[in-house]
Amino acid sequence: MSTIEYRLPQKRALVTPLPGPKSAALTARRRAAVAAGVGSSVPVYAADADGGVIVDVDGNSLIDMGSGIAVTNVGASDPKVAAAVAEQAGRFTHTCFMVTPYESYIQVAEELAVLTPGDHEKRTVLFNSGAEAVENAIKVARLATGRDAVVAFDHAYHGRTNLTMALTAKSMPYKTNFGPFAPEIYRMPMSYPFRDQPGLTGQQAARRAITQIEKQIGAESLAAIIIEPIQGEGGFIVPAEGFLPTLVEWARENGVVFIADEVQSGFARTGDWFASDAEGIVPDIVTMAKGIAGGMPLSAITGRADLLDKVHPGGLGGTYGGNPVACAAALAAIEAMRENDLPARARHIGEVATTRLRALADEVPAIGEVRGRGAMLAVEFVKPGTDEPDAAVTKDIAARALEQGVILLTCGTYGNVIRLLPPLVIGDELLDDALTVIEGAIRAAV
Ligand code: PLZ
Repeated sequence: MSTIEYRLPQKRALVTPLPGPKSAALTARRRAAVAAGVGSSVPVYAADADGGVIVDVDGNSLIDMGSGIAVTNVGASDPKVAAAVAEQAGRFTHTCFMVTPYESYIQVAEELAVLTPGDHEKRTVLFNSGAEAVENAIKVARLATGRDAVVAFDHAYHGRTNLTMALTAKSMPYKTNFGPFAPEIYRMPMSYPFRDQPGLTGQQAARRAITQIEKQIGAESLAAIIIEPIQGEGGFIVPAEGFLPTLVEWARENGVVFIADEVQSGFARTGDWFASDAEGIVPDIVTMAKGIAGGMPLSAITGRADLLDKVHPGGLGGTYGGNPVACAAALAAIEAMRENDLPARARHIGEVATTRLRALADEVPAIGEVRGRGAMLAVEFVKPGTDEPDAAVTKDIAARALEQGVILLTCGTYGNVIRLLPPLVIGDELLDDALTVIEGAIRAAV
């Protein structure tokens, strides 16, 4: 593993209370110009970011435990990514791959064929956002199978466009009053070991979903099953072992396209290139975004050549899909992930953090569960002695962490989960400091 060099001091340092005066002034300006419907987790405005820190406009240096929601796995200003972006922008920012194509799009597709699970022949299409990738994976599955129905799961998150809202489980804030929603989407029970009946195996949880699919839809009407191999927004839910392989096997036997939504879990985050790798499942189509391009907007679907190539020429695309600046960033980010062996870094972060959080869980009855894989980790909070979700305490923990200079995100259907998603290039000292702050915030809040 090569050593990572940082541009900014990797230290937590507060020079004002948070938010500082400049951030507060921006919040006031923002209210008059930006629609209220766009939220921000923290009221602190970024000026600079590198490695594990974000420096705000008031000069405070905060520890980033969110990576802009699992995006800046290689850091927010990786020198290779920055140079590749500048170099490409200096030559051309856009021609449109559908008008005058360019090599870097093909190179990204070649890389994704190697990195995604399975050694079958694959094809790739590039887009801009995770939601757009999901939309297109469903388009391909419907065309290729000639079927309409799509299965998604409890606690799923797949995006904010009309089709992906329909796939997303949680109403508030994602769906409330934004309907009507796309038809032919069916929701099935997820494997959620912490909340399932004790002892329910992954295979049993999968059979529970499959029985409902067979009774309520019928395999012959089902185009696709879409699932996050580790659920993100829904609460960092890791399904019981055997759940995913059983679903994949059933899908294969029944001509149903199995789509792994790896938008949040992909690109070294979980200690493998993709979360699907841990149980060796080979999805028919993988959706990707976030970590793919070091912070530049790019997304992709990569899948079985026979499925993707069924679509008529011109059936898939978009003006900006596979933008050349974003492709240059992706190639540099993938190189940085390989060079710094970020899958190994993610496993290391996971070991350090879970050891400390599990020890804390032994002492703190409000911690229902510590879970996750690699650097996709979560702590679920409950009212002590019950499994009743405690969203208030969770919110309080994030607020207390921020007060101390640690950006900590929450998630979960019940809003009772804190999630740890640091940039994978975060140094050990900074990680230890962040964990100390988080432990303190948990002890103080419960
Ligand atoms: N699929 C698994 O996690 C995006 C959304 C945050 P886009 N998750 C963060 C928010 O409140 O909007 C996500 C995801 C999974 C799809 C998406 C959608 O990706 O790039 O946000 O469209």
